[in-house]
Amino acid sequence: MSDSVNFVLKIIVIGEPATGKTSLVKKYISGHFSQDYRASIGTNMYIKKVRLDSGEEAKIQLWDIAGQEKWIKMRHIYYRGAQGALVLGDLTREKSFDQIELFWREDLLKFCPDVPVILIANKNDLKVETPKEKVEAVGKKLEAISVIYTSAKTGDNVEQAFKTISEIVYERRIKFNPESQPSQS
Ligand code: G3D
Ligand code: MG
Repeated sequence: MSDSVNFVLKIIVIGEPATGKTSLVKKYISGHFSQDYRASIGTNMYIKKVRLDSGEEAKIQLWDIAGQEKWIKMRHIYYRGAQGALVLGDLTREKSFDQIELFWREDLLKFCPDVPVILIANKNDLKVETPKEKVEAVGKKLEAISVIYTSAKTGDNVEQAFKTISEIVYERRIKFNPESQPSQS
């Protein structure tokens, strides 16, 4: 049998509408930034193969969850089985970070407690209207493992964001998967 196990890592991408969730995922998947904005229809799922530091190959499943009001009631269905989360704020709209504290944090606690979270401060290429202290404070409240400033437009840190969450999820997966650990008894 082959040594190369195909791990599937389910990562959800959440945050207020228009923070750049779809753009970020698309930039990562295809390297292409699409200017024309269309509200996501519910949820899109993308798959990309990644080579992990361990040398193993994993399939990363990215769930781009629409933040729009009309989809909000259904979103928890897509949270199921999530192993990691990218939570996006838009640096040009401070309110999008307030909403993470007020809304998205609760959501994570309720539907997928214990999943590793990275706070993504997106639109770094535009005029930043959100103080760094605010971003850091929201990161702390979220207990985010890391805060990463990105631009889905220029691609700045996009690869790094997905790489970081993939490695963390993979590491945790090893730790928590009893089959990959020696028996305690
Ligand atoms: P969403 O999926 O979170 O709802 P989208 O957000 O990815 O649809 O992006 C919303 C708008 O922000 C789009 O602009 C998109 O082009 C823009 N955008 C997303 N990320 C970035 C970024 O990093 N930098 C810049 N400059 N723009 C970004 P429009 O104008 O089409 O509504
Ligand atoms: Mg979208």
